Amino acid sequence: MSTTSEAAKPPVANEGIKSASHFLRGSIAREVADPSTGAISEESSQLTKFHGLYLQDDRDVRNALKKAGKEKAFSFMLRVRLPGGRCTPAQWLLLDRLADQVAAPSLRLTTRQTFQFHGVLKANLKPLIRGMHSVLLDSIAACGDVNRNVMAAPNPEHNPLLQQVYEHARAWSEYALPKTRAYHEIWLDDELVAGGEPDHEPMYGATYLPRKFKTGFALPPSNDVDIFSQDLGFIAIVGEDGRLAGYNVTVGGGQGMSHGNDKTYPRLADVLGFISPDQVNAIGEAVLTTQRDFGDRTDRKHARLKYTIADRGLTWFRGEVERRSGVRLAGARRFEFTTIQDPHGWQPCADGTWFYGLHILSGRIKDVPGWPMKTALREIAALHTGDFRLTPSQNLTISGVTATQKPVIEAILEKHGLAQENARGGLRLNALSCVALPTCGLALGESERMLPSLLEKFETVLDGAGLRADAISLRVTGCPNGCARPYLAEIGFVAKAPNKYALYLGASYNGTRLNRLFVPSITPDDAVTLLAPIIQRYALERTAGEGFGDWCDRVILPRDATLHSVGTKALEPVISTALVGGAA
Ligand code: SRM
Ligand code: SF4
Repeated sequence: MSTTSEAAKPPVANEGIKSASHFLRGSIAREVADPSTGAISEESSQLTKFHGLYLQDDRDVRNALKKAGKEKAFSFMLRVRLPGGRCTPAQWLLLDRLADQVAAPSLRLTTRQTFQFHGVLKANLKPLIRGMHSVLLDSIAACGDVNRNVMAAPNPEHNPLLQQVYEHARAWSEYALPKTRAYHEIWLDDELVAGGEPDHEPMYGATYLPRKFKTGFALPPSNDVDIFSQDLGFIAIVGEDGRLAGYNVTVGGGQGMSHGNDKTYPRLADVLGFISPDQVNAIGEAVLTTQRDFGDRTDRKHARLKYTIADRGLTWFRGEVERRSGVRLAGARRFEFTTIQDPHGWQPCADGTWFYGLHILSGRIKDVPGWPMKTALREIAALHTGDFRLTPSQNLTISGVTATQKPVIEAILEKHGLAQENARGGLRLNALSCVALPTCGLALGESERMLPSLLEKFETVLDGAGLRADAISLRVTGCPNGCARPYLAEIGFVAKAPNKYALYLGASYNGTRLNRLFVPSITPDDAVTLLAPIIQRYALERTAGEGFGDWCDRVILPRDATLHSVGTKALEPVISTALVGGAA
């Protein structure tokens, strides 16, 4: 269904590609088998997303290849489906081996708790997917206009309800999976659907959703899954008896926007109401199908659930969800989020086991001289009997460690120098970056590759202000799409062009308030120069327990304007105002 103005506009090309694809088959199989090119067609590359695959090219060599008249250096990115970010040691070992054999020899932990392989040549796609299948992993619906990898609070800590919340997340992930057999046919050579009868998608229909759709499950007081950035969220509510009473449902969060297009914006999700635990799938389906039927299929920049809700209103949306699900939403229950940070180092669990929270900068797992992260984790996986949990902050939790294994794992971390990683300061522990260059086709500037130097510069400033240990969130992305959720960071850098970033300040540390644009375009060096006196003032003037984002929001940020100055000279007045006090 659509509004009158939408009805006048034709559906975007993706809609035609989906409907003509015979439930996500298209000509993928034929094109993947074609050895004359490393690429596939534009139509197929839209469809392979639903199979967890993106066609990319190495942007570092793009221009040189073009000058030489050669084909781009094509390869694929594959994203694993891993609800709640949990994997077994056997799965870890296999993924580690596949990265060496058929992909770039690194694994990338993502901001939605899963693995990405990069640099997979077309001929290696089937071996990779079959290898994953042998340990019961797949990449179905990891990308595309469907319910993506479902996030769930990963860290065992002391909360006995975590397992239940995980199981609800997993069940919803399974429930909302596309039902087409296309993935099995194309990649695992399953029999074609018998007699060629039509495949079907009971929940999605032939054109799936208007756009990607994301779900997260949070367990307060931790907001580690950034629940207000999700299209659909479930916030666990604990009853007076200590049991899981149910969930507050949130809807309409999202981060993506485009520079200079006011019609696109990051949005915090709304709290819709409270449900009991057995109503999760019914409510999820009702939210998803409402978006299926009312989301804007005429403009992909306006197609996310956040715009459907912003345009039609929350009251209308609640009515639609209640009608479809037959569930009457109760008033939202009280909850409080205090942190987004993963616990680091050794932590005891209620069942007598331990877990180790390991910070992994940008989630990149590879061996570099003096820093053999991949080897160390392989050694741990070879003897670990618990599981691994990927966190929404691109970190890793080694979970379910027995008292006997604890010193062995500790020795491996020590031997490879990884144990010190957790002690390098609160900004680093709370830093995220998206992949960006050289693989991301949408990157306008660097992100993962510039984060280490940016952190070092800020750490010098923080040392001077005595704030090295303080938890301050900093997130960088290579474009405004927001893959590292930069608009929920106390300090957000969003690339606009090579070495030019929009600088955002003032989100709350616990992920409940968006930041605001502070400087529209600035180099990282100038940003550090600009923020140094502001950070020093913060150290002196903050009230007890006040976070950097809260302080910036209260003291520094202009109420109704952004700074349009670029370059150190132009920033001098801002810096001196910040030094002496008063709003900049
Ligand atoms: Fe993302 C597109 C990487 C989480 C918003 N994202 C992409 C693509 C696939 C580029 C493309 O379309 O060609 C990037 C691949 C880069 C590469 O080379 O690997 C990409 N997104 C990532 C990851 C790997 C970032 C990371 O460093 O961890 C994350 C993978 C998550 C996963 O495992 O599923 C990732 N992306 C996110 C998030 C964060 C989240 O979901 O919690 C967001 C913001 C939340 C949201 O969706 O609003 C996000 N990605 C986008 C968007 C903008 C969507 C929008 O509504 O405007 C795009 C572009 C698009 O869809 O057109 C995008
Ligand atoms: Fe690519 Fe932009 Fe996402 Fe970074 S934020 S991975 S540059 S799409």
